[in-house]
Amino acid sequence: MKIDFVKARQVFDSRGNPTVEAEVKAGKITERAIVASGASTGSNEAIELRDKEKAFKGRGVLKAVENINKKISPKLKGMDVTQQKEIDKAMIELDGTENKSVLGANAVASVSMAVAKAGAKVQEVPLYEYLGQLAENKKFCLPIPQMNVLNGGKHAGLEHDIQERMIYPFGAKSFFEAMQMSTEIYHSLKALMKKKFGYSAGLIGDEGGFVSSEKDEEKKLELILNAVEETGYSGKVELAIDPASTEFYKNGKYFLGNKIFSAGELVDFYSELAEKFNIYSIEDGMAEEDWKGWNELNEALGNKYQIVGDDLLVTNIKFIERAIKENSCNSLLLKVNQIGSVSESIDSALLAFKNSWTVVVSHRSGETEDSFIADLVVGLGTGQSKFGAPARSDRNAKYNQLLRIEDSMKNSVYGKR
Ligand code: 2PG
Ligand code: MG
Repeated sequence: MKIDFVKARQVFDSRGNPTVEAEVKAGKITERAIVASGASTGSNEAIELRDKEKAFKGRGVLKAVENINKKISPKLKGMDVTQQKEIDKAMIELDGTENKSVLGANAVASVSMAVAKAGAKVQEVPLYEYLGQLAENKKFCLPIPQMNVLNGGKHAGLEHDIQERMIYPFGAKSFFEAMQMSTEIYHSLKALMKKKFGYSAGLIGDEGGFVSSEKDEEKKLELILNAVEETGYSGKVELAIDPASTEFYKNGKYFLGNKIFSAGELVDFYSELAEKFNIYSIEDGMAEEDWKGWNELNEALGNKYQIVGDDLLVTNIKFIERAIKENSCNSLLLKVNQIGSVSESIDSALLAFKNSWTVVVSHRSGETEDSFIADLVVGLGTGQSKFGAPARSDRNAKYNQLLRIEDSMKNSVYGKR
């Protein structure tokens, strides 16, 4: 089925910022995708093109929209919509830069995802199965969700703070059960927070988790474990954190809470936290430029814990290759808009798998109703996701899609790590 045209428009994300929606038309098929947007972004991410004009305080995306309508659409016209690799390659060539700064990664990624959805329709298979085909994977798997129930850092207006504290229901038997466990814990936590910090502790951050200005990290993690205990899920739930430490790194030091840490001291701090609070996964424990610190962290904790690279790797094989060489981490956080196309995202996952890393498919803090990444995580069979709290429809759009997928499968598999 040949592409007739691609049409784009400006729509809005969960933070009320403009973002790009692309619509691919091929014969009778019309498929749309909306691109997400980060706040604590890695400096090596592909470029999100913003208008930088008066409208929307500079955050408009009409230039990216125009790039789709005037440049990408004529280029892709007539191409077979099931040729994902060729289509992504054509857009990358049309852009001509390493970081998609001409067309915008938001333009390219939204078209790339819409093309994949249309390809699945042409082949009459579910999107996850189609994405699995692109990755030559048949072992589909529902993910263990890392759910950010206590938001912090840039997503909650806090400085010198761990950004995400997540529950990780590895002991569920199915994704359905994982959702039950997680939502029950979420509501228990809400009640505990209100009791301890007052009514306003029920307010939430960008990813649907609660927010507390409590400075003592241990007290926050303790509350989450209390909620896990109260709901009767101890032994089935571990924790995961994303400090997003680039945000509190300056001149070779880490400014977290009221303390200043060297990389080595921070490794010791994480080691104690992980031991004490049953933390399985640590993402961006070190700053993106602190490659030496990353190596220290992975050498010290990598054989016991999942050490995930996000800002460090930006879903880019160039940085993944370096991290493999320098033994920097053992897991990839995969974000489609960080690299800007479906094919390149899949290549990153495959490189990680080849090196016995785990892969966690991730949302952005600025999300939308688009549930593409739910199908992506099942199709790639990575077994782990990070889509935020089990609340707010921008996050639950993904969880509800995962429930649909699980429901449609005869013998579904839950979780892999
Ligand atoms: C992260 C992400 C998603 P953002 O740091 O992992 O949780 O945040 O989208 O703001 O980069
Ligand atoms: Mg992160």
